[in-house]
Amino acid sequence: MTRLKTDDFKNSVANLDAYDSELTNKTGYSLRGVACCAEDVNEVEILPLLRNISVGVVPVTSGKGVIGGFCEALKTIACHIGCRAFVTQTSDLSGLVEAFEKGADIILSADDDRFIAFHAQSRRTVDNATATGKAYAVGLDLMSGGVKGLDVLVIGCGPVGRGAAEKLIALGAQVSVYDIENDISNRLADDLADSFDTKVLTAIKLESALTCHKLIIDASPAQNIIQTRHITPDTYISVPGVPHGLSEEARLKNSNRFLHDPLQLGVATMLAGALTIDTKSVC
Ligand code: PYL
Repeated sequence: MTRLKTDDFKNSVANLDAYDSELTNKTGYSLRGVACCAEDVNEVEILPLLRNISVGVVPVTSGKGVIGGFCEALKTIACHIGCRAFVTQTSDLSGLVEAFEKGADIILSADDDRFIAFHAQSRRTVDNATATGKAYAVGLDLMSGGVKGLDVLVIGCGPVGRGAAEKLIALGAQVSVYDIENDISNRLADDLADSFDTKVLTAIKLESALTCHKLIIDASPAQNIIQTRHITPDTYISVPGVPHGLSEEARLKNSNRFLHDPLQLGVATMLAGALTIDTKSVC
């Protein structure tokens, strides 16, 4: 998992209203709306629950330590989708105790390996990687007008790529998976085929896979793997990976059919997922 740097998210999270209007232009939904679609919950019904939720964000100093502004960014995103949120004054276990003492319903916290939301009452836990993959699959579905019955390429077969592939299969897409390590893509394809009783293809060569797919999830940290020659007027690219894999020219050519952010969609989907609700989807 790529470790974020403050500059990766500082400006984007500081302008969530601008971010929301761009996301709405591309998908028809706001950040909260896409998160609700990703979690198959009804946005109208979840709003009062979100407004009644207190999110405690706990800094973690283990390993490579805290990332400047990271916890504040999580708090900003949580507030933007309607929650009350605070960052604890203390970190690690002390921060966890502080969050509970201050009445947090959901804890958000990340070390170097995991980023988790967990609901204090239901004990429901949501992992950022899975939530992010799910959110970007739904974002591609909404942005492109629907992936049902269409070929979608997932680049990167780690936890984010897996989360995206699972949601794409649920949305009715024909999924092909690619990883620089072919045995990893083969293993994911076999797992998904078994779990969902469906056919999942593996792409051996990225160049040919990019040439014959118009719907792409880039869940890899590789840079400049998607070039202008891969972009057509019908190409839609949804990029949960950090950094994104498009060359600058490709990003400009694909700009209004390109979805990417460093934290927002994953965090909003984690919170929507951590709420134990059973309303039906309207997306
Ligand atoms: C959650 C992000 C998404 C991409 N990479 C993941 C990452 O950077 N993980 C490390 C997060 C460390 C946070 C630090 C703090 O500020 O509490 N422990």
